[in-house]
Amino acid sequence: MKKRGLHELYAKDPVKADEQVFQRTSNTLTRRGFIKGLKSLSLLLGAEVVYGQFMPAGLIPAAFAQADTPFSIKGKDGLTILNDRPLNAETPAHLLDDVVTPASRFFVRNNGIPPQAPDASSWTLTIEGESAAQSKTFTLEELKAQFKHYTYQLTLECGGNGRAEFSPAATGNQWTTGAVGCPRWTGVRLKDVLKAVGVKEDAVYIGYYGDDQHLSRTPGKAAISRGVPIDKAMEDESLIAWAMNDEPLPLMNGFPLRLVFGGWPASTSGKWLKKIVIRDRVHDGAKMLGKAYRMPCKPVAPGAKVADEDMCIIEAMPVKSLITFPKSGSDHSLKEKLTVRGHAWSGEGKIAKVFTSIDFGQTWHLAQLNAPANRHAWQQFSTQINFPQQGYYEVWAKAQDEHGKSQPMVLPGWNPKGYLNNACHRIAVRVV
Ligand SMILES: Nc1nc2c(c(=O)[nH]1)N[C@H]1C(S)=C(S)[C@@H](COP(=O)(O)O)O[C@H]1N2
Ligand SMILES: [Mo]
Repeated sequence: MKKRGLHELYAKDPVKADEQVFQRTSNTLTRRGFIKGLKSLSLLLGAEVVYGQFMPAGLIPAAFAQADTPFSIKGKDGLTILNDRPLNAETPAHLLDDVVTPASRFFVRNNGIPPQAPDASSWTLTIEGESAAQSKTFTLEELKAQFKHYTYQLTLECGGNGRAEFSPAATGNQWTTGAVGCPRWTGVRLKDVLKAVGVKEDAVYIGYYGDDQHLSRTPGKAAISRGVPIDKAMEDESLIAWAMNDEPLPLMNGFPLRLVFGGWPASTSGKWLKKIVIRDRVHDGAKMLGKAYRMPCKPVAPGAKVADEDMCIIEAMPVKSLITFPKSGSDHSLKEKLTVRGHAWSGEGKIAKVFTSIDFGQTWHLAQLNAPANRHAWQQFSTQINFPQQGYYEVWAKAQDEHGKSQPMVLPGWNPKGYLNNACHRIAVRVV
């Protein structure tokens, strides 16, 4: 049986979860089961349950039971936790209102078990592989000292953002809209480092290895090891980064070193970066093969079975937008105009236009749109809306990129793993 996180267990069926955690069947709980349960609870709570021996058998600790976000992550604020094993948390749309996403609001997507306390002062990064002219190891200090520093605002979005809407449902974290953010990243250019090591003519791909462990804790088994084609690796904005918004990376976002490939599925942006391999073939690390981070090469019917060889690797993320103000479900006075704002982005190029609608898409109005801070940074849109009368409205937003590509109103092509949902974002407003 797949070992699931306590949060996922309790969210689905608290009674059953309780039975499993405490190894209780019907109404009998063995003393041994209870002690084991207490231990796993203490681990998850990050603290010993003092007076645990007096805790009524099978009671869900208040820390888990109360709120809709029963766990908190150090340094994060207001994120919704989707899974605690591995840890995954997304940001509610209205908390992504900042132009530059604060570290405290940047989502977390882990595939395995992060390193406990990585040490920046002894951290090394090794570059090797069939298409590397040599194998070379840099300390973090050497990277900082030997290469020029660059700062870019870069959008990272998980390929599975929006998965929750697919039908038939796709397994995996049920991301709604919050596995995206656009902080400022500082580091060295990946291309400068690759060139210093030497890239052979036959290089086609780079792959990464991080310092996290596979959920099974099997030594040497990577939780994830993905990469990008050499052209993307050589882009000016492709970074080996150590800072988010001028501060060291948060532990859960890859401290002390990570890759950042703006506009591409964030799964390519390896965290806790220890090794980069320059490959003479498409990188074949964990989650590069099979159905992981791949789409059917040709569109398929919902629920269809697709053979692995008919799946193609996801590259740039599609055009998308998010309304970050007001919060969905807000009340607004008929007497005033409503300011609506948010972000729009695309891995394939600049956003050219953003439209909003309050009549379920019958009419669309052009919003104001800002230029991006740099390539692969999201762009801000805003508009003022006058409502004709009191009542329930939905505000819809739709972005269009410079190539004329836009967002679908309904779900885009169904796919086995529920990737690339770039359907228009909608919020509810009650005009009173
Ligand atoms: N080493 C390592 N790198 C990783 C992952 C991981 O689990 N381990 N997850 C990937 C995935 S699937 C995503 S969406 C992004 C998420 O980055 P974040 O947690 O900083 O938001 O990191 C990517 N890099
Ligand atoms: Mo992801």
